[in-house]
Amino acid sequence: MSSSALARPQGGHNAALAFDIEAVRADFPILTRKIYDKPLVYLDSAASAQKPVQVLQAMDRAARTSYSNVHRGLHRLSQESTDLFEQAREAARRFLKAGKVEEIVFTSGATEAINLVAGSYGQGFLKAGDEIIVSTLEHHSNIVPWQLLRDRIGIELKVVPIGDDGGFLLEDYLKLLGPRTKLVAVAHVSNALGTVVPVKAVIDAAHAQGAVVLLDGCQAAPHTAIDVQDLDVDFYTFSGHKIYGPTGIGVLYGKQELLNAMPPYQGGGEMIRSVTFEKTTYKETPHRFEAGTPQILEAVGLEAAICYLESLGHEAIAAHEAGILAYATERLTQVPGVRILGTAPEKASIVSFVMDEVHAHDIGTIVDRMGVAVRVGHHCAEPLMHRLGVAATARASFGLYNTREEVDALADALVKVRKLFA
Ligand code: 7TS
Repeated sequence: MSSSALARPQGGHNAALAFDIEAVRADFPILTRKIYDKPLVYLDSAASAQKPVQVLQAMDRAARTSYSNVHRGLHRLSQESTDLFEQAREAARRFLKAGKVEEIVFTSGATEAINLVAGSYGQGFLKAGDEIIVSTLEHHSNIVPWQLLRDRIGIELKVVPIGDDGGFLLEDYLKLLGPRTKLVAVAHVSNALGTVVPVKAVIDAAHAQGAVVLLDGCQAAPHTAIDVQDLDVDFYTFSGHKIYGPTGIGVLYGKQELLNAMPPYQGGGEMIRSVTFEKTTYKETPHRFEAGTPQILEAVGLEAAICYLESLGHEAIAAHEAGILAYATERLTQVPGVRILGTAPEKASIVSFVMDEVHAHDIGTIVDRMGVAVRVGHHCAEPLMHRLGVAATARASFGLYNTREEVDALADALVKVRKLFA
Protein backbone atom coordinates (compact mmCIF):
# COMPACT_ATOMS: atom_id res chain seq x y z
CA MET A 1 0.00 0.00 0.00
CA SER A 2 1.47 3.31 -0.91
CA SER A 3 0.00 6.53 0.28
CA SER A 4 1.36 9.90 1.13
CA ALA A 5 -1.22 9.81 3.91
CA LEU A 6 0.48 6.85 5.48
CA ALA A 7 3.33 7.03 7.88
CA ARG A 8 6.53 5.97 6.22
CA PRO A 9 8.64 3.26 7.83
CA GLN A 10 11.28 5.00 9.86
CA GLY A 11 14.15 2.57 9.35
CA GLY A 12 15.54 0.80 12.39
CA HIS A 13 15.41 -2.55 10.71
CA ASN A 14 17.34 -3.33 7.61
CA ALA A 15 14.39 -4.08 5.33
CA ALA A 16 15.51 -5.03 1.88
CA LEU A 17 12.58 -4.59 -0.47
CA ALA A 18 12.03 -8.33 -0.78
CA PHE A 19 11.80 -11.38 1.37
CA ASP A 20 12.08 -15.09 0.76
CA ILE A 21 8.44 -16.01 0.29
CA GLU A 22 9.06 -19.74 0.61
CA ALA A 23 10.83 -19.21 3.93
CA VAL A 24 7.96 -16.99 5.07
CA ARG A 25 5.38 -19.61 4.09
CA ALA A 26 7.30 -22.26 5.98
CA ASP A 27 6.68 -20.21 9.15
CA PHE A 28 2.91 -20.80 8.82
CA PRO A 29 2.10 -24.46 9.53
CA ILE A 30 -1.51 -24.22 8.38
CA LEU A 31 -0.48 -23.29 4.85
CA THR A 32 0.52 -26.92 4.20
CA ARG A 33 -3.07 -28.05 4.75
CA LYS A 34 -5.13 -29.61 2.03
CA ILE A 35 -8.77 -28.63 1.58
CA TYR A 36 -10.81 -31.19 -0.36
CA ASP A 37 -7.46 -32.66 -1.45
CA LYS A 38 -6.34 -29.35 -2.93
CA PRO A 39 -3.63 -27.14 -1.47
CA LEU A 40 -5.15 -24.48 0.76
CA VAL A 41 -5.19 -21.04 -0.87
CA TYR A 42 -5.95 -18.75 2.04
CA LEU A 43 -7.30 -15.41 0.83
CA ASP A 44 -9.22 -14.34 3.94
CA SER A 45 -6.54 -12.62 6.01
CA ALA A 46 -8.64 -9.46 6.38
CA ALA A 47 -11.06 -11.50 8.47
CA SER A 48 -8.29 -13.19 10.44
CA ALA A 49 -4.69 -13.82 9.49
CA GLN A 50 -2.90 -17.12 10.08
CA LYS A 51 -0.25 -17.39 12.78
CA PRO A 52 3.44 -18.14 12.31
CA VAL A 53 5.20 -20.69 14.51
CA GLN A 54 6.95 -17.81 16.24
CA VAL A 55 3.58 -16.72 17.69
CA LEU A 56 2.39 -20.25 18.49
CA GLN A 57 5.67 -21.12 20.20
CA ALA A 58 5.88 -17.91 22.20
CA MET A 59 2.41 -18.52 23.66
CA ASP A 60 3.13 -22.17 24.30
CA ARG A 61 6.46 -21.38 25.97
CA ALA A 62 4.89 -18.75 28.23
CA ALA A 63 2.08 -21.13 29.20
CA ARG A 64 4.55 -23.92 30.00
CA THR A 65 7.13 -21.91 31.88
CA SER A 66 6.05 -18.46 33.05
CA TYR A 67 2.30 -18.38 33.44
CA SER A 68 0.44 -16.87 36.36
CA ASN A 69 -1.87 -13.93 36.87
CA VAL A 70 -0.29 -10.51 36.41
CA HIS A 71 0.16 -7.43 38.59
CA ARG A 72 -1.05 -9.33 41.65
CA GLY A 73 1.47 -11.68 43.14
CA LEU A 74 4.78 -11.17 44.78
CA HIS A 75 5.74 -14.69 43.79
CA ARG A 76 8.26 -15.34 41.07
CA LEU A 77 5.89 -16.68 38.42
CA SER A 78 3.56 -13.74 38.78
CA GLN A 79 6.50 -11.38 38.35
CA GLU A 80 7.68 -13.20 35.23
CA SER A 81 4.19 -13.19 33.80
CA THR A 82 3.79 -9.48 34.57
CA ASP A 83 7.13 -8.76 32.89
CA LEU A 84 6.03 -10.60 29.75
CA PHE A 85 2.71 -8.77 29.73
CA GLU A 86 4.31 -5.34 30.14
CA GLN A 87 6.96 -6.22 27.56
CA ALA A 88 4.10 -6.83 25.12
CA ARG A 89 2.76 -3.36 25.90
CA GLU A 90 6.17 -1.95 25.04
CA ALA A 91 6.09 -3.89 21.73
CA ALA A 92 2.67 -2.41 20.93
CA ARG A 93 4.01 1.06 21.75
CA ARG A 94 6.90 0.49 19.37
CA PHE A 95 4.58 -0.88 16.68
CA LEU A 96 2.44 2.28 16.75
CA LYS A 97 5.41 4.55 17.49
CA ALA A 98 3.54 5.93 20.48
CA GLY A 99 5.52 8.10 22.86
CA LYS A 100 4.64 6.26 26.08
CA VAL A 101 3.56 2.79 27.20
CA GLU A 102 0.86 4.46 29.31
CA GLU A 103 -0.88 5.26 26.03
CA ILE A 104 -1.31 1.57 25.17
CA VAL A 105 -4.49 -0.02 26.55
CA PHE A 106 -5.04 -3.73 25.93
CA THR A 107 -8.57 -4.63 24.91
CA SER A 108 -10.15 -7.78 23.54
CA GLY A 109 -9.92 -6.31 20.03
CA ALA A 110 -10.75 -3.28 17.93
CA THR A 111 -14.45 -3.73 18.62
CA GLU A 112 -13.97 -3.38 22.35
CA ALA A 113 -11.57 -0.46 21.84
CA ILE A 114 -14.14 1.53 19.86
CA ASN A 115 -16.86 0.71 22.38
CA LEU A 116 -14.49 1.84 25.11
CA VAL A 117 -14.00 5.24 23.47
CA ALA A 118 -17.72 5.60 22.76
CA GLY A 119 -18.64 4.55 26.29
CA SER A 120 -15.98 6.49 28.15
CA TYR A 121 -14.99 9.50 26.04
CA GLY A 122 -18.43 9.69 24.44
CA GLN A 123 -20.45 9.55 27.62
CA GLY A 124 -17.90 11.60 29.55
CA PHE A 125 -17.37 14.48 27.14
CA LEU A 126 -20.12 14.61 24.53
CA LYS A 127 -23.63 15.94 24.90
CA ALA A 128 -26.88 16.13 22.94
CA GLY A 129 -26.48 18.02 19.67
CA ASP A 130 -22.76 17.27 19.29
CA GLU A 131 -21.81 15.65 15.99
CA ILE A 132 -19.72 12.61 15.21
CA ILE A 133 -18.47 11.97 11.69
CA VAL A 134 -17.96 8.46 10.29
CA SER A 135 -17.64 7.38 6.66
CA THR A 136 -19.57 5.14 4.31
CA LEU A 137 -16.62 2.74 4.36
CA GLU A 138 -16.95 1.77 8.02
CA HIS A 139 -17.12 -1.72 9.46
CA HIS A 140 -20.14 -2.10 11.75
CA SER A 141 -17.76 -1.91 14.71
CA ASN A 142 -17.21 1.73 13.88
CA ILE A 143 -20.89 2.50 13.33
CA VAL A 144 -22.95 0.72 15.94
CA PRO A 145 -21.10 1.94 19.08
CA TRP A 146 -21.78 5.53 17.93
CA GLN A 147 -25.42 4.72 17.28
CA LEU A 148 -25.71 3.29 20.78
CA LEU A 149 -24.21 6.52 22.08
CA ARG A 150 -26.63 8.52 19.93
CA ASP A 151 -29.54 6.63 21.43
CA ARG A 152 -28.22 7.24 24.95
CA ILE A 153 -27.24 10.91 24.82
CA GLY A 154 -28.61 12.36 21.59
CA ILE A 155 -25.49 13.06 19.54
CA GLU A 156 -25.85 13.24 15.77
CA LEU A 157 -24.07 11.04 13.26
CA LYS A 158 -22.81 12.47 9.95
CA VAL A 159 -21.55 10.23 7.18
CA VAL A 160 -18.81 11.02 4.65
CA PRO A 161 -19.83 9.80 1.19
CA ILE A 162 -17.58 7.83 -1.15
CA GLY A 163 -17.01 8.03 -4.89
CA ASP A 164 -18.04 5.31 -7.31
CA ASP A 165 -14.49 3.93 -7.11
CA GLY A 166 -14.82 3.53 -3.33
CA GLY A 167 -12.61 6.52 -2.63
CA PHE A 168 -13.13 8.67 0.49
CA LEU A 169 -14.44 12.07 -0.63
CA LEU A 170 -12.24 14.48 1.26
CA GLU A 171 -13.96 17.61 -0.02
CA ASP A 172 -17.34 16.33 1.21
CA TYR A 173 -15.78 15.48 4.56
CA LEU A 174 -14.43 19.01 4.92
CA LYS A 175 -17.95 20.33 4.29
CA LEU A 176 -19.39 18.13 7.03
CA LEU A 177 -16.95 19.46 9.60
CA GLY A 178 -18.30 22.29 11.69
CA PRO A 179 -18.35 23.79 15.16
CA ARG A 180 -20.61 20.98 16.39
CA THR A 181 -18.21 18.26 15.22
CA LYS A 182 -16.67 16.80 18.35
CA LEU A 183 -15.34 13.47 17.13
CA VAL A 184 -14.34 11.92 13.81
CA ALA A 185 -14.14 8.11 13.70
CA VAL A 186 -13.00 6.61 10.42
CA ALA A 187 -11.25 3.53 9.09
CA HIS A 188 -7.61 3.95 8.10
CA VAL A 189 -8.22 1.29 5.43
CA SER A 190 -11.60 -0.14 4.36
CA ASN A 191 -12.03 -3.83 5.16
CA ALA A 192 -14.44 -4.44 2.29
CA LEU A 193 -12.72 -2.52 -0.53
CA GLY A 194 -9.16 -1.90 0.64
CA THR A 195 -9.50 1.87 0.09
CA VAL A 196 -6.84 3.85 1.95
CA VAL A 197 -8.36 6.91 3.60
CA PRO A 198 -6.32 10.15 3.50
CA VAL A 199 -6.08 10.10 7.27
CA LYS A 200 -3.49 12.82 7.74
CA ALA A 201 -5.75 15.34 5.99
CA VAL A 202 -8.75 14.01 7.93
CA ILE A 203 -6.97 14.49 11.24
CA ASP A 204 -5.56 17.95 10.49
CA ALA A 205 -8.96 19.27 9.41
CA ALA A 206 -10.71 17.76 12.45
CA HIS A 207 -8.14 19.28 14.80
CA ALA A 208 -8.61 22.68 13.18
CA GLN A 209 -12.26 22.39 14.33
CA GLY A 210 -11.26 21.20 17.79
CA ALA A 211 -12.57 17.65 17.22
CA VAL A 212 -10.73 14.50 18.30
CA VAL A 213 -10.07 11.67 15.86
CA LEU A 214 -10.26 7.91 16.26
CA LEU A 215 -8.76 5.78 13.50
CA ASP A 216 -9.87 2.19 13.09
CA GLY A 217 -6.57 0.70 12.00
CA CYS A 218 -7.67 -2.95 11.76
CA GLN A 219 -6.91 -3.21 8.07
CA ALA A 220 -3.96 -0.82 8.03
CA ALA A 221 -1.93 -2.45 10.79
CA PRO A 222 -1.17 -5.68 8.84
CA HIS A 223 0.01 -3.79 5.78
CA THR A 224 1.83 -0.64 6.72
CA ALA A 225 3.97 1.16 9.26
CA ILE A 226 1.93 3.32 11.61
CA ASP A 227 3.18 6.38 13.44
CA VAL A 228 0.56 7.79 15.78
CA GLN A 229 2.78 10.71 16.74
CA ASP A 230 3.41 11.71 13.16
CA LEU A 231 -0.31 11.38 12.42
CA ASP A 232 -1.09 13.25 15.65
CA VAL A 233 -4.14 11.01 15.97
CA ASP A 234 -6.01 10.97 19.30
CA PHE A 235 -7.11 7.33 19.33
CA TYR A 236 -5.95 4.43 17.18
CA THR A 237 -6.99 0.80 17.37
CA PHE A 238 -6.23 -2.56 15.81
CA SER A 239 -6.81 -6.25 16.55
CA GLY A 240 -4.06 -8.80 17.21
CA HIS A 241 -5.53 -11.53 15.04
CA LYS A 242 -5.33 -9.43 11.91
CA ILE A 243 -1.57 -8.89 12.30
CA TYR A 244 -0.79 -12.64 12.52
CA GLY A 245 -1.27 -12.70 16.30
CA PRO A 246 -3.93 -14.30 18.51
CA THR A 247 -7.61 -13.51 18.83
CA GLY A 248 -8.89 -12.01 22.05
CA ILE A 249 -6.43 -9.15 22.17
CA GLY A 250 -6.31 -5.72 20.59
CA VAL A 251 -4.83 -2.35 21.29
CA LEU A 252 -6.33 1.04 21.96
CA TYR A 253 -3.81 3.84 21.65
CA GLY A 254 -4.94 7.10 23.19
CA LYS A 255 -3.10 10.30 23.98
CA GLN A 256 -2.19 10.11 27.64
CA GLU A 257 -3.92 13.33 28.69
CA LEU A 258 -7.14 12.19 27.03
CA LEU A 259 -7.07 8.73 28.59
CA ASN A 260 -6.34 10.10 32.04
CA ALA A 261 -9.24 12.53 31.75
CA MET A 262 -11.67 9.80 30.67
CA PRO A 263 -13.93 8.00 33.15
CA PRO A 264 -13.49 4.25 33.59
CA TYR A 265 -15.30 2.07 31.09
CA GLN A 266 -15.65 -1.06 33.19
CA GLY A 267 -15.23 -1.52 36.93
CA GLY A 268 -13.42 -4.36 38.60
CA GLY A 269 -10.10 -5.54 39.96
CA GLU A 270 -6.79 -3.95 39.01
CA MET A 271 -8.26 -0.67 37.79
CA ILE A 272 -8.68 0.90 41.23
CA ARG A 273 -6.43 2.76 43.62
CA SER A 274 -8.66 2.22 46.63
CA VAL A 275 -12.18 1.01 47.28
CA THR A 276 -14.55 1.70 50.13
CA PHE A 277 -18.31 1.35 50.00
CA GLU A 278 -18.52 5.13 50.03
CA LYS A 279 -15.93 6.02 47.44
CA THR A 280 -13.59 4.40 44.94
CA THR A 281 -10.61 6.03 43.25
CA TYR A 282 -9.07 4.82 40.03
CA LYS A 283 -5.63 4.20 38.67
CA GLU A 284 -4.26 6.20 35.81
CA THR A 285 -4.14 4.87 32.26
CA PRO A 286 -3.63 2.18 31.05
CA HIS A 287 -4.70 0.21 34.15
CA ARG A 288 -7.82 2.31 34.60
CA PHE A 289 -9.20 0.67 31.44
CA GLU A 290 -8.02 -2.87 32.10
CA ALA A 291 -10.44 -4.18 34.71
CA GLY A 292 -10.12 -7.85 35.55
CA THR A 293 -7.59 -10.47 34.52
CA PRO A 294 -6.27 -9.46 31.12
CA GLN A 295 -5.32 -11.54 28.07
CA ILE A 296 -1.93 -12.64 29.35
CA LEU A 297 -0.86 -15.32 26.89
CA GLU A 298 -2.50 -13.41 24.05
CA ALA A 299 -0.34 -10.40 24.89
CA VAL A 300 2.71 -12.65 24.59
CA GLY A 301 1.46 -13.81 21.20
CA LEU A 302 0.81 -10.23 20.11
CA GLU A 303 4.37 -9.27 20.93
CA ALA A 304 5.66 -12.25 18.94
CA ALA A 305 3.51 -11.18 15.96
CA ILE A 306 4.87 -7.64 16.16
CA CYS A 307 8.43 -8.97 16.32
CA TYR A 308 7.66 -11.17 13.33
CA LEU A 309 6.46 -8.22 11.25
CA GLU A 310 9.49 -6.22 12.35
CA SER A 311 11.82 -9.03 11.34
CA LEU A 312 10.40 -9.00 7.79
CA GLY A 313 10.22 -5.22 7.66
CA HIS A 314 7.19 -3.12 6.79
CA GLU A 315 8.69 -1.93 3.52
CA ALA A 316 9.33 -5.47 2.31
CA ILE A 317 5.81 -6.56 3.30
CA ALA A 318 4.27 -3.53 1.57
CA ALA A 319 6.31 -4.12 -1.59
CA HIS A 320 5.35 -7.80 -1.71
CA GLU A 321 1.65 -7.08 -1.15
CA ALA A 322 1.62 -4.24 -3.70
CA GLY A 323 2.90 -6.72 -6.29
CA ILE A 324 0.22 -9.26 -5.35
CA LEU A 325 -2.52 -6.60 -5.44
CA ALA A 326 -1.49 -5.39 -8.89
CA TYR A 327 -1.30 -8.94 -10.21
CA ALA A 328 -4.66 -9.93 -8.68
CA THR A 329 -6.34 -6.82 -10.09
CA GLU A 330 -4.99 -7.65 -13.53
CA ARG A 331 -5.89 -11.36 -13.40
CA LEU A 332 -9.41 -10.88 -12.03
CA THR A 333 -10.16 -8.13 -14.52
CA GLN A 334 -9.47 -10.69 -17.26
CA VAL A 335 -12.04 -13.20 -15.97
CA PRO A 336 -15.21 -12.73 -18.04
CA GLY A 337 -18.11 -11.38 -15.99
CA VAL A 338 -16.01 -10.34 -12.99
CA ARG A 339 -16.32 -6.75 -11.83
CA ILE A 340 -14.01 -5.39 -9.14
CA LEU A 341 -15.63 -3.05 -6.62
CA GLY A 342 -13.23 -0.55 -5.11
CA THR A 343 -10.71 0.84 -7.55
CA ALA A 344 -9.49 3.89 -5.67
CA PRO A 345 -5.89 4.78 -6.50
CA GLU A 346 -4.69 4.07 -2.95
CA LYS A 347 -5.54 0.53 -1.84
CA ALA A 348 -4.33 -2.16 0.50
CA SER A 349 -4.19 -5.75 -0.76
CA ILE A 350 -7.93 -6.41 -0.67
CA VAL A 351 -9.97 -7.13 -3.80
CA SER A 352 -13.77 -7.21 -3.61
CA PHE A 353 -15.66 -8.40 -6.66
CA VAL A 354 -18.99 -9.53 -8.03
CA MET A 355 -19.76 -11.74 -10.99
CA ASP A 356 -22.58 -11.29 -13.49
CA GLU A 357 -25.50 -13.58 -12.66
CA VAL A 358 -23.64 -15.47 -9.94
CA HIS A 359 -24.44 -14.84 -6.29
CA ALA A 360 -21.41 -14.14 -4.11
CA HIS A 361 -22.30 -17.11 -1.91
CA ASP A 362 -22.18 -19.43 -4.93
CA ILE A 363 -18.75 -18.04 -5.82
CA GLY A 364 -17.54 -18.69 -2.28
CA THR A 365 -18.94 -22.20 -2.12
CA ILE A 366 -17.57 -23.29 -5.49
CA VAL A 367 -14.05 -21.89 -5.10
CA ASP A 368 -13.90 -23.43 -1.63
CA ARG A 369 -14.20 -26.87 -3.26
CA MET A 370 -11.03 -25.94 -5.14
CA GLY A 371 -9.23 -25.11 -1.90
CA VAL A 372 -9.60 -21.34 -2.25
CA ALA A 373 -10.83 -19.53 0.87
CA VAL A 374 -12.43 -16.15 0.16
CA ARG A 375 -15.00 -14.29 2.19
CA VAL A 376 -18.45 -13.59 0.80
CA GLY A 377 -21.22 -11.44 2.19
CA HIS A 378 -21.55 -7.85 3.37
CA HIS A 379 -18.28 -7.95 5.31
CA CYS A 380 -19.96 -6.20 8.26
CA ALA A 381 -20.27 -3.12 6.06
CA GLU A 382 -23.93 -3.11 5.10
CA PRO A 383 -24.19 0.66 4.52
CA LEU A 384 -21.26 0.38 2.10
CA MET A 385 -22.97 -2.48 0.24
CA HIS A 386 -26.11 -0.33 -0.06
CA ARG A 387 -24.04 2.49 -1.49
CA LEU A 388 -22.48 0.13 -4.03
CA GLY A 389 -25.89 -1.28 -4.93
CA VAL A 390 -25.02 -4.89 -4.09
CA ALA A 391 -26.18 -7.26 -1.37
CA ALA A 392 -22.83 -8.95 -1.07
CA THR A 393 -19.40 -9.27 -2.66
CA ALA A 394 -16.72 -11.92 -2.77
CA ARG A 395 -13.51 -10.65 -1.22
CA ALA A 396 -9.97 -11.90 -1.65
CA SER A 397 -7.70 -10.39 0.98
CA PHE A 398 -3.99 -11.01 0.64
CA GLY A 399 -1.43 -11.29 3.40
CA LEU A 400 2.33 -11.38 3.47
CA TYR A 401 2.35 -15.15 2.74
CA ASN A 402 0.31 -15.10 -0.47
CA THR A 403 1.83 -15.76 -3.87
CA ARG A 404 1.09 -15.08 -7.52
CA GLU A 405 0.41 -18.79 -7.97
CA GLU A 406 -2.39 -18.43 -5.43
CA VAL A 407 -3.81 -15.50 -7.39
CA ASP A 408 -3.72 -17.78 -10.44
CA ALA A 409 -5.57 -20.47 -8.47
CA LEU A 410 -8.30 -17.95 -7.63
CA ALA A 411 -8.56 -16.71 -11.21
CA ASP A 412 -8.70 -20.28 -12.56
CA ALA A 413 -11.37 -21.18 -10.00
CA LEU A 414 -13.44 -18.16 -11.08
CA VAL A 415 -13.20 -19.20 -14.72
CA LYS A 416 -14.68 -22.55 -13.63
CA VAL A 417 -17.46 -20.78 -11.72
CA ARG A 418 -18.21 -18.84 -14.87
CA LYS A 419 -18.39 -22.01 -16.94
CA LEU A 420 -20.70 -23.67 -14.43
CA PHE A 421 -23.13 -20.76 -14.63
CA ALA A 422 -22.82 -20.08 -18.36
N1 7TS B 1 -12.77 -2.60 11.92
C1 7TS B 1 -12.37 -3.08 10.74
C2 7TS B 1 -11.95 -2.15 9.66
C3 7TS B 1 -12.38 -4.47 10.54
O1 7TS B 1 -11.98 -4.95 9.36
C4 7TS B 1 -12.82 -5.33 11.56
C5 7TS B 1 -12.94 -6.82 11.36
C6 7TS B 1 -13.16 -4.76 12.79
C7 7TS B 1 -13.14 -3.39 12.93
C8 7TS B 1 -13.53 -5.60 13.97
O2 7TS B 1 -12.42 -6.29 14.42
P1 7TS B 1 -12.54 -7.32 15.65
O3 7TS B 1 -11.20 -7.97 15.68
O4 7TS B 1 -12.82 -6.52 16.86
O5 7TS B 1 -13.63 -8.26 15.28
N2 7TS B 1 -13.10 -7.17 10.01
C9 7TS B 1 -13.52 -8.36 9.53
C10 7TS B 1 -13.64 -8.61 8.17
O6 7TS B 1 -13.37 -7.81 7.29
N3 7TS B 1 -14.08 -9.86 8.00
O7 7TS B 1 -14.25 -10.43 9.20
C11 7TS B 1 -13.89 -9.50 10.16
